[in-house]
Amino acid sequence: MNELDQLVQAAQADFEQAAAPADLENAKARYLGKSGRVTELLKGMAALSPEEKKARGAAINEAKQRVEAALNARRQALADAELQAQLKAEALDVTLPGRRRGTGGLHPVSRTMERIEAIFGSMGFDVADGPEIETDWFNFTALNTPADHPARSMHDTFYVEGGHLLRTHTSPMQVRYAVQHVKQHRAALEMGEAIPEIRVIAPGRTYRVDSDATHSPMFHQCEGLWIGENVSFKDLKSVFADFFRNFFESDDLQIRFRPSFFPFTEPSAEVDIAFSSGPLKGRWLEVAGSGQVHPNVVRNFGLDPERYIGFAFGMGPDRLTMLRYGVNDLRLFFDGDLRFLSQFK
Ligand code: 2NL
Repeated sequence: MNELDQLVQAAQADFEQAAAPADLENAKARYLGKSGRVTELLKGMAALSPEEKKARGAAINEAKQRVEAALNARRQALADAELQAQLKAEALDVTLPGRRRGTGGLHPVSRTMERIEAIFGSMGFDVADGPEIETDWFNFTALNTPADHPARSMHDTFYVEGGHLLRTHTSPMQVRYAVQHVKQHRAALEMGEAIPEIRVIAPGRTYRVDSDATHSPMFHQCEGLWIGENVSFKDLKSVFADFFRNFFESDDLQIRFRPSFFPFTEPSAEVDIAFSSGPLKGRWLEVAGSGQVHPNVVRNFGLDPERYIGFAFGMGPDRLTMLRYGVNDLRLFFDGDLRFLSQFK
């Protein structure tokens, strides 16, 4: 093997040894740099005759080209290896499931409220919404609740400054609705004409000083009111049958009325239902209070109780939610524990 072939081989071996681009550039300098071995050979031709220069020059240039080819091949190989290493390090498993943002959901009691509004809405009931801070008149007096009634004692009612209170039921909203309705039809009333029926529900938050496994100081209520010239208890019963059969998705649940007392209705009745299947089958469950609106209350609406008559009722959406989903502690609804709440999404 001649001197030039050995040089080329040495360069190839050196380049092969270089593990990183910087090593390779150092190795290149040793052959092709200003005082590299190939450059020195070219400088060494100065003393040769023209014929010798021609032959020797061609041989050295050929060797130089092979060194450069080896250098470029190694450069390419190192660049490829670096790219492969980077691809491996940054590899993505595109088959993994995506990381999704947690989705929210409606609170179970809100679901019940929406159900109640939809079902009564389908029976032609308007939905009324209003203040949670009320006056004594709307919360008690207008509802025929005398000043010495036990519901007025400090133990039941949250009083706030200025003689106001937190509504203990949503009836005051119905009084507001009825008074407004009567005002709207004052002209017809003064002419002795019949006014359109009042048919409304009032769902919302209510407050009482009470707290244990079955009572929360804030709870929900939904009251209903239907007043007209010829609205009777049989209408009340069919409204309840329609509502509860829809709400619990059970066509054959039974409904019964038990005599009771409320200051704002006379006569008054508790409403019980019994399921014909499921874990609660055959047990009578109290689900609402109801009655024919007391003549004093009809008068407070601005209507003549000799002409206008109807019924009202009140129910507890919290308890209806417990029955519908089989929840046994009311406090779970208001603790805000996502392990409980996320089950209703
Ligand atoms: C219950 C009892 C009831 C009413 C609420 C009412 C409203 C007006 C006039 C007359 Cl504006 N009455 N509401 C009537 C009877 C019973 O609720 O046990 N609620 C959970």
